Amino acid sequence: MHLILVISLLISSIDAIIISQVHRSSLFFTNSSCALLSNITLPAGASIQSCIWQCAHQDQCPTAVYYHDNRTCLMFSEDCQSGNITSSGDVRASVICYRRNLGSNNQCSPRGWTKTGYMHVARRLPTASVLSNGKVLVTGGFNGGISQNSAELYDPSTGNWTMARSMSVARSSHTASILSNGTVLVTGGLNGGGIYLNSAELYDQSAGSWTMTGYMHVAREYHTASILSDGKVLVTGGFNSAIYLNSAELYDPLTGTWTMTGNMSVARGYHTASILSNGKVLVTGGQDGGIYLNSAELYDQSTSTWAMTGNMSVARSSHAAATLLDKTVLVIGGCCPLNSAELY
Ligand SMILES: *[C@@H]1O[C@H](CO)[C@@H](O)[C@H](O)[C@H]1NC(C)=O
Ligand SMILES: *[C@@H]1O[C@H](CO)[C@@H](O)[C@H](O)[C@H]1NC(C)=O
Ligand SMILES: *[C@@H]1O[C@H](CO)[C@@H](O)[C@H](O)[C@H]1NC(C)=O
Ligand SMILES: *[C@@H]1O[C@H](CO)[C@@H](O)[C@H](O)[C@H]1NC(C)=O
Ligand SMILES: *[C@@H]1O[C@H](CO)[C@@H](O)[C@H](O)[C@H]1NC(C)=O
Ligand SMILES: *[C@@H]1O[C@H](CO)[C@@H](O)[C@H](O)[C@H]1NC(C)=O
Ligand SMILES: CC(=O)N[C@H]1CO[C@H](CO)[C@@H](O)[C@@H]1O
Ligand SMILES: CC(=O)N[C@H]1CO[C@H](CO)[C@@H](O)[C@@H]1O
Repeated sequence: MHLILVISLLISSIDAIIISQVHRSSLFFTNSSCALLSNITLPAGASIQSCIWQCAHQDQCPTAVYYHDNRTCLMFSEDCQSGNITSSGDVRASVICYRRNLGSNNQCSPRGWTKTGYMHVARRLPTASVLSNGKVLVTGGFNGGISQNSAELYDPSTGNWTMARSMSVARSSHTASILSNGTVLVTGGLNGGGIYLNSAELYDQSAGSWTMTGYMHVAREYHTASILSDGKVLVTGGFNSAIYLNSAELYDPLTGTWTMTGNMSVARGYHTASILSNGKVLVTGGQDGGIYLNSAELYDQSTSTWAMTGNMSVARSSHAAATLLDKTVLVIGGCCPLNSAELY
């Protein structure tokens, strides 16, 4: 009974914890003005989990430091914010931030926005994808009106960006999706000079390399890309040389090829696409030329067809959609500009 209670408490608190592994070049010592709550040497066989457990059950323990080599767990008080703990020396340690963000220099800061490293290239309309190794791949985007082919990787453990290999083609307002094996598929976009792209390329995170894959049938920007339950990628709508598109196509990762699938009833760009719990894809709003759309439609992968579904209460374009944990879709904002939000 007691053991079960302990385990469930630990699990319930786990999402409030951020841990940073600190390498041998860093020793953490307390700023003299930073109150030490307790200094425990954990018994042989203990791990960092025990230190997390101690911190989570100590009143006011936003920050703890765990020294792996001698199992010392130091817990610090509420006032131990960024600037109160600094590093030097040569030991293996981890900083544990409980209900805090990990800021620069491995210090725990109150929840909120923390400035982190700068990208090497300023970008508008790039993509950002979280890789399975935890790094974030950012691709393309406009810089000074010119589409970029460069890509960079963000390392959350250091807050640093490193240049990745460049894409073969410069792109903005393109899409990036993570395939089931971790490869990133980048599709379409605007190359600049009125050149709309139908090309697509794959980023292999282990090799750090790009390879071209099959070309879409239709060049497009401001389209959407969604990973279906069978691993295929559904691309919908978008914009191409003053024409808004009703077409949709499917990428098969096994063959690297694209096939046209059912057309949407309405041509749309600047729309959203979300996967529902039943596997269907919900497409909302967007615009067809100067007409802002309130309509929404559903794609059924088993029949490759679209069906209209209920209209949104207002027309929205350049809005955003987020799938909540209970799989309802939260649609927010949009053109002109709206502060309203609605749920599907
Ligand atoms: C924690 O206790 C150990 C053993 O008494 C001691 O060596 C160490 O200096 C203490 N650390 C701090 C930060 O007080
Ligand atoms: C554990 O190691 C740290 C870092 O070397 C040191 O500051 C601390 O005093 C050690 N704790 C004990 C109990 O020896
Ligand atoms: C403690 O932190 C404050 C604020 O960052 C700093 O001014 C001070 O020099 C630090 N003290 C020590 C002993 O490191
Ligand atoms: C992952 O899938 C892509 C697309 O099918 C393929 O090109 C790539 O070789 C695969 N990578 C691995 C490591 O299997
Ligand atoms: C889909 O729409 C395009 C025009 O956007 C049209 O050329 C094509 O024939 C349509 N396909 C089907 C199956 O209706
Ligand atoms: C949805 O909106 C469209 C365009 O505004 C309208 O033509 C259509 O009748 C609406 N459908 C329903 C069911 O209200
Ligand atoms: C007790 C103490 O010195 N606390 C300081 C911790 O660091 C923050 C800034 O990061 C200061 O505002 C606190 O005064
Ligand atoms: C957030 C950040 O910029 N972290 C580090 C990136 O790398 C340099 C050294 O190349 C460090 O000085 C930064 O602290």
